[in-house]
Amino acid sequence: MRSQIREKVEYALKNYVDVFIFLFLVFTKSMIFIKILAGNYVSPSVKYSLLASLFIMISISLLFKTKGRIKFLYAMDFLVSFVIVADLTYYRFFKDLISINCIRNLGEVGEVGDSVGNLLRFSDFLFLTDVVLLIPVMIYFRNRKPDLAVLKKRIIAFSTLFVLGVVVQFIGVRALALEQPGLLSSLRNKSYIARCIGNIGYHGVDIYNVIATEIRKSQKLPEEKKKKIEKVLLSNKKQGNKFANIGEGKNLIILQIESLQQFVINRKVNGQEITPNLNRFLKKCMYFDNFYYQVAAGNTSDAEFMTNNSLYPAATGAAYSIYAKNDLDSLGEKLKEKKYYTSVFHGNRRIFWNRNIMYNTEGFYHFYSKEELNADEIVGMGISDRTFLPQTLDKLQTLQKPYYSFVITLSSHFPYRAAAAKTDFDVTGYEGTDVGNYLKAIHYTDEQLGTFFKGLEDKGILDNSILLMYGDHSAIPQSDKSLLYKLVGEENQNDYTWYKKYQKVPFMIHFPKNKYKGVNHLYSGEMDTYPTIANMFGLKAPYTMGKDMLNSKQGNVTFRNGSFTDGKVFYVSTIDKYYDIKTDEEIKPTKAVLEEKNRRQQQLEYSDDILNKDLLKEFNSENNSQTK
Ligand code: GP9
Ligand code: MN
Repeated sequence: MRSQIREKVEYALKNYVDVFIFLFLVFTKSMIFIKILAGNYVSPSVKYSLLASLFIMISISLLFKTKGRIKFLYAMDFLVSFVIVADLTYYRFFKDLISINCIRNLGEVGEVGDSVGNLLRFSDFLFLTDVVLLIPVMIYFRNRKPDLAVLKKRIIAFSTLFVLGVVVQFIGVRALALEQPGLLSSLRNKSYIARCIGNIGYHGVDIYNVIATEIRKSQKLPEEKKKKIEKVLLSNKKQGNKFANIGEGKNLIILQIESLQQFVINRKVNGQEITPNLNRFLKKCMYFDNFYYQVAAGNTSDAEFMTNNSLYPAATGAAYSIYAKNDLDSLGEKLKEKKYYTSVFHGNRRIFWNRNIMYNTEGFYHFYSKEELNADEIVGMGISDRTFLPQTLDKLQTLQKPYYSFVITLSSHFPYRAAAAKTDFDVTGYEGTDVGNYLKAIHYTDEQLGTFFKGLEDKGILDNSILLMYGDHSAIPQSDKSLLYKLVGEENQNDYTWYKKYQKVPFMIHFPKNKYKGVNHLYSGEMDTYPTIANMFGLKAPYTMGKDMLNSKQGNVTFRNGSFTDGKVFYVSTIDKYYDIKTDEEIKPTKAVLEEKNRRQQQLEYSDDILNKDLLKEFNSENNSQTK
């Protein structure tokens, strides 16, 4: 028995030595690469995912006879090594890994192309040494006698290893998808993905995403459906004349605040106000207290996308990556037509969320990013709000008027620890938790906002501008629900309450001379910002899917997951239940409500069609030729 096993092992070692060499080399260099990326975290299970990827590659090689198998494995070794070197080079500059979408956009990003030479290190080439050293080994193997394994045996070997690889890979991918929903479709933290499921796994997911999107994009849409979509978009555009053209000639400033949720507004912890400056300033504003974020996997970038386009976020992935080359009908473009100077301010790197490409598509002339601003003080992912907002204020004063400036804060970003460390705000009872750190972080940001508001007032900027402000998305993950409920003293701890009450973000409009201040209870969301601005600034924005919040009587919000409200009924798609907003009781849906649900679903599909089939390109060119 023993000698039989030994024989088998000897046979395997002798005849499949190339497979073992491949496994050893590619596993080792991939692990070294992942450790280089490490930051402060490498998943303990990454080695299993990595082995699974290698098993899949090896399984394919086993379909070939010896020579073909060796050539295939050599090619795979070369490919993985080459991608590691490319990833390392890219990572040095962008602190991120390469994706197919960034390669596609590379032509438009001169900065990378120019600096590849400067970024390469001699040590990177060590990853390629075996590729060179293996050449004589390959030549030696070329002269070996052909493999005796018959096709049937090869197929069995392939299937076994392939299934094993796929199953183990799937387990890793699924665990990550559950831990961070939307991460794999949006690829919003690529190096983290590689540190969890391996470098090969990450690139596999990237390739899968691109293929899935291309298939969606390539499916033809019948002409009648296009006409129908355009008709739906164009119907009911003008909802009223209130506030029409009130902003004409004025500057437009939009302030998107990172992770600002509504529950912190006018709330105290241990007797102190969490956001005293926002609370004070919102008394001078028209404040919408039933406003919801509507983002999907694109998170911050989805909030930006809706605000500037009034189209729904992508069904999977981030619209900012997938549709960056589309023809849009963005707010920036429309204001440009009115001779506005359009720019964005944000203290992170230009490439994050594909902003360097997307801002161009959205009609912004300039992006004041981390690379351009003074980045001496970093909090979390980028420039601290404390130094970012004063820089923004200084720049605003130099801009050609009228201008549209889109300002995006950053410091109060999950997991909140960096900003929390900058304040001694007392969160006794929540210390060291996500909720506690969030309260500190948002208090820190609020303090910086206070200085910013004062600056805007003192410099007279608010006299000639309309300022809109809102939080981009939620701050507290589901897993921290109970602590949030403790903070606010919530008794109804069900899914409905979670969505209806705790997925709101504050939305405020400040008019010159603090006009029109007060609270507006209209149910609305991020999709509605652009149509509201379009009415105020006299813009024609026919291809928007939201509503004008200053003229609509009927509230409504549709969430990307199919949940919706019309201000009376709230449908929670995750549990498929309907609630009466007034009584907070579960209700049986009427026929009209069910029809409404289908209509909302259709709206989401239309939005997907518009983006996947780049329909605005067609609609715009038809419009232009009609007006000529
Ligand atoms: C990054 C910042 C945060 O620049 O906007 O993005 P998020 O992780 O919240 O989507
Ligand atoms: Mn965000």
